[in-house]
Amino acid sequence: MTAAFDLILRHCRVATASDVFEADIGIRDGRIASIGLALPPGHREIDVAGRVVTPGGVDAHCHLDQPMAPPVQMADNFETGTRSAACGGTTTVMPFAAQQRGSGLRAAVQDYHARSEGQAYVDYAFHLIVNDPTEAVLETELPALIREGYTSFKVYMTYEDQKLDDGQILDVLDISRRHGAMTMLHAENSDCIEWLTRRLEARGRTAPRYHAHARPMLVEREATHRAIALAELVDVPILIVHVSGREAVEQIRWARGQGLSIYAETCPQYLFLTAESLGMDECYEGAKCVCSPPPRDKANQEVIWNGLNDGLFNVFSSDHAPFRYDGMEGKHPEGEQVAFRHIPNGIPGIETRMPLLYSEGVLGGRISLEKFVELTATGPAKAYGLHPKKGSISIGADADLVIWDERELTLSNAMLHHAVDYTPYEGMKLKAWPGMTLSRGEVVWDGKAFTAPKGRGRFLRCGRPSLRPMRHLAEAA
Ligand code: DUC
Ligand code: ZN
Ligand code: ZN
Repeated sequence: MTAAFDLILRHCRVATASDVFEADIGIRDGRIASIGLALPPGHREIDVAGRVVTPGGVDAHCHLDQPMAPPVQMADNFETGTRSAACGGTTTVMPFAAQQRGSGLRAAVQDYHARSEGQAYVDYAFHLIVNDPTEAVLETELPALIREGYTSFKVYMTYEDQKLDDGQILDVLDISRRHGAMTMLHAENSDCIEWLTRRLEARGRTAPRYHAHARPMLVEREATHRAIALAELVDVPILIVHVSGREAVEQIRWARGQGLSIYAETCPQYLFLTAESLGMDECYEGAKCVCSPPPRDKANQEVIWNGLNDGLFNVFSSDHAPFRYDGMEGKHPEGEQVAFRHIPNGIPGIETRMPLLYSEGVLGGRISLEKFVELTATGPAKAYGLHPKKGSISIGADADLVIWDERELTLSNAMLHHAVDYTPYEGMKLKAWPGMTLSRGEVVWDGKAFTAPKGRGRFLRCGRPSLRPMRHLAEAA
């Protein structure tokens, strides 16, 4: 008799974005074929013994092998980045194909396929970064790329070589409205940052800690409000990425109150780091935590926790931006300590995103298991048109699953699988780690070793975003 399933996970405590229940999960041809009690035998069986099983994580904001100005270089490519993701329970990653100024978006996509082809261990989709919205990009390239499954793009309101002005942002928003795509906004006021940076430099305040002084919450609040206004003008939903604290949160709550469809993302650094992580004195080690927006303070961490709990946030991403601490390609770009303006922005976190939130959020009693699943898997899959194939434990969904081991451990960079030489969370006590990660029914991480062949990860074409419009929620209230 042939077995009904290739693999059965027995005695799972299945957690979805809406329910937690006991069941067996039957997997056939890489997909979930059955969910029920006492399922018939599988070719292979794993007794989960009552442990929690969640959908594999969807990390909808991470940077892998993104071209940088030399000598700076990202430490993680698709191979090391997706390996690290899988060991931390993430089975889908969404990095960025970034347009270079003076070049097209199509060229960026082709280059990014060349970088990822045959390299990934888990599945991946691309966001685009629109840096140069020429007429050809807006009217020809973007509509064609959206049709081909690149349905989300990020625009920057800061960084000299990347920022768009308000008129350019309106043009991009108009395209996303007409073609049903999602625009992600990095909301910080560029001119305010530059003005503050010059004043700090004039006073010799160039240590890493002053990065936070150059980017206070006001600059994020102003840009968040402006992004909301631009989206309202065009009448299109947007998603504000890496929201760091109270002032931006207040803008988003206000917009929601107006019935505007403003979605929001936050990241672990705004729950677990503060501006003090950038160093209390002139110590350069703080460069390890230089990211934008910068981490705030304890009170703002609480604001972010509340937003995770009460539905303000739709997506919890890593914003993994992997730069080594040692060496010219990372946080020492001139071979030595540099002023904060020149420190590459970003911290690693693709592997720690899910265990941190499970440990401190779920087991720390701050969020429910259902909310954890919504934020780490289902919400991002819906926001970017990958649901229900990804981010879901349902019949027909890809069998991307995580079995959680609830046990005490101390986080150290030595246990991680990225190519970065540090983690900002070194020494943190955690209460859980993925005991097993499955991608399309294959065990890629068994809790001790990484077991998958390179290149098994597949490129995913995204559909339309399927988050509920806020306007409907406001009307129903
Ligand atoms: N900020 C970004 O906007 N992107 C990468 C990393 C960072 O800190
Ligand atoms: Zn950003
Ligand atoms: Zn980013």
